[in-house]
Amino acid sequence: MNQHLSRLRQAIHERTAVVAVVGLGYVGLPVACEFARVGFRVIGVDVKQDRVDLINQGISPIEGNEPGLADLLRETVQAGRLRATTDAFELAVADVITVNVETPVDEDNRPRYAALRAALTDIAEVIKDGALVIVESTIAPGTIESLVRPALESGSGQRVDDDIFLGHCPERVMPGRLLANLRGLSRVCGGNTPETASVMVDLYRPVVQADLDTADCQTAELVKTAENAYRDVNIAFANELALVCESVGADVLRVRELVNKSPGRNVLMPGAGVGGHCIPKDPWLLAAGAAADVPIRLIPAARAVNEHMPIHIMKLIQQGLSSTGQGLRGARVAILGYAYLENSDDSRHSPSQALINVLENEGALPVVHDPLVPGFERDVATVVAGSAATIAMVAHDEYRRLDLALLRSIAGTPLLVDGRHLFERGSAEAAGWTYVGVGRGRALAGTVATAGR
Ligand code: SAJ
Repeated sequence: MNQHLSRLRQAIHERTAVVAVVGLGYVGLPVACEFARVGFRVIGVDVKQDRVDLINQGISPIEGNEPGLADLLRETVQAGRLRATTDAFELAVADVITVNVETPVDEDNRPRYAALRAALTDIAEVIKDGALVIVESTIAPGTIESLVRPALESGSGQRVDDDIFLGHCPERVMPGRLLANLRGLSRVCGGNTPETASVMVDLYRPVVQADLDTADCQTAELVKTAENAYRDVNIAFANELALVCESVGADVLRVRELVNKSPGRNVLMPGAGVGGHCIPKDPWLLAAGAAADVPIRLIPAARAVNEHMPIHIMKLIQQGLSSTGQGLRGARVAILGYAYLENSDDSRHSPSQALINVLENEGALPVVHDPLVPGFERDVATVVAGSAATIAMVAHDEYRRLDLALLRSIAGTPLLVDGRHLFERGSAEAAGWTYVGVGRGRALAGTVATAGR
């Protein structure tokens, strides 16, 4: 094994290796805390001074309920094992540098690597001999070879695999489960060489209580982008099935339930759209990694289906209002839920925002409620009062406990459009609502016919 890597492996085992984390967002910060928890000295680098200041006071800048994170941050900062800075020159002492910066796609769905490039420039300027750089951000297949490696080598004058080392270890965190996922989910340690991959396993072993699978960098890039593209395509199938069922008056939940009794089927839940920081963008990163002559058809089609769902919700509202002689223009529309995911305060790429945009384009007056998103946690009755339609966009647990009869009594028009199968038609109609559910025609509820003996 390369001498540098041997020394690094030893320093990792002794916890004398200094770990730097570049990018202290909802991924980088828990990563920094975890490496500090298991005994490494950690330097966190971020461009936002206010974020750095909060962290150095032991205060988590991440909103929302992240079990264990605030306490762990305070403990590791107080123990002197984690310190944040905006000064990238402090990377000069790091033996391991993880890169956890945003890797969004632009309006043309092409990868936007400005933050990644800036981080690599900072690292290349000061990186010390023998250091290992691990990109944890999600990147298009081929990015390590085409962008990361050249940036490090040209910026530092050092050679990857000789003087410095390079890997890709994508994360699998999820809002609300940052620490749990970091510790409990398997990870792919993609090394530029097998030796590098094996040293990465040594690094992550104290944190990850699940498989650490070694691979090359390109495989690691493909795994992460594929696992999220896979989810997007599967959600799109559920959504398209819902449109088919709706068009013929069938109930997609009943169809889905019976389909999923067939071995090897697992139709996901149709809904009001697909939000979040991962699923809407990672399919485009996978597509961007393909060779130019590969016909990429399924990924864009699935994205189109999922991005259409907020528009479909608007059409359901339009149809519901037209049956009472009303139109969207000037109509007050109560939107229940702004987060992208049930019981989360994370509203990135929220389908509710997409719905608000199309409603406003039609002259409607959307009013938003969300118990978990700051600014929208007002009283739900004041949002529903006088509304021409009430839209369930997020399956927050709180909404399952709503008094539909009470809300019916204050609503302007009792039109309830259910984008997340929050309510049963029967109970909604019994409370006086006109109920419209995504994919839910009026087919009779089936009965379970057990096989005759
Ligand atoms: N959604 C549906 N129908 C479904 C599932 C989800 O419409 O059947 C919608 C959700 O409402 C949400 C969006 O899709 O708007 C994304 O939901 P998600 O459950 O995929 O949650 P995410 O975005 O946090 O996805 C993350 C991903 N994990 C990582 O990127 C590490 C994803 O790969 C995981 O499958 C998912 O968490 C999970 O369930 O753990």
